[in-house]
Amino acid sequence: MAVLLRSSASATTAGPSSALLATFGRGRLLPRVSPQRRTFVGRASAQPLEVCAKESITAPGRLGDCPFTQRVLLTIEEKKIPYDLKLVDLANKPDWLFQINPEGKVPIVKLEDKWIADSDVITQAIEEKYPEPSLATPPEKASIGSKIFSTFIGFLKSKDPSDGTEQALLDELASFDSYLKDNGPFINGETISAADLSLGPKLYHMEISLGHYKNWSVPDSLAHVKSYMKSVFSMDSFVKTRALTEDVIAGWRPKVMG
Ligand SMILES: N[C@@H](CCC(=O)N[C@@H](CS)C(=O)NCC(=O)O)C(=O)O
Repeated sequence: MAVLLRSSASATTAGPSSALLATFGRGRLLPRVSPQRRTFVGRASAQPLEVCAKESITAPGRLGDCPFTQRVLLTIEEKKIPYDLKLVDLANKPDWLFQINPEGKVPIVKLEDKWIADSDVITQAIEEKYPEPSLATPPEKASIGSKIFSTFIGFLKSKDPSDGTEQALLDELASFDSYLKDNGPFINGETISAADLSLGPKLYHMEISLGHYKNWSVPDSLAHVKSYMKSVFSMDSFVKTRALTEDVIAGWRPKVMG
């Protein structure tokens, strides 16, 4: 069968519990929008956005562990834009994926009849098309915390405890902690903005994977970072779009083993 449509399994854990999820198999040229689709809250007149996302590898039919996709979904959720989720098995990419994004990557979103790839481009385009509520981060704050993800990956991949990768991550987190102390609780102050929606999923992956593979956690001395993570991770939109812990662990395994 070319197209499988599934309701999500559970409302209690990660994933878009109220969405009708679609998994597209090989052989179909373009994803078809389900006539039975259910949409998310708000903007009654708007056509739901189509969002291609990674499918779970541990629980097929559920949202997978892509922090870039979660960033896009958080943006859409915070703006209360209706959307349909189309899950893609990245281990067995369908042909249509390469037609709408030659790189074969997700997230991809259809905006004004055009498929757009890359979370930077997508979130910017959504901000322009749906300016309210504004999630714009002032340019001078947009790169706050942006080195945390690469330093986390460096430490995760490291096999030598004395190679400085842990310290590099701690330095980035300490710098973010001191920024939050003076400017927080979020990157743009009192309100959540695009930079938080980009960083939050990456910190979530950091917490789960370093906890699992290195028995490591953010030190208590970095209290502002800890409280930032707690606040972001407990947002309704975050809980609704976060990956399963098992998927995050499985997703990073090749990097750890490689
Ligand atoms: N720069 C891209 C990165 C997207 C990306 O790397 N997506 C991963 C899943 S998290 C993917 O589709 N990987 C499939 C592949 O590399 O073949 C963005 O921000 O959207």
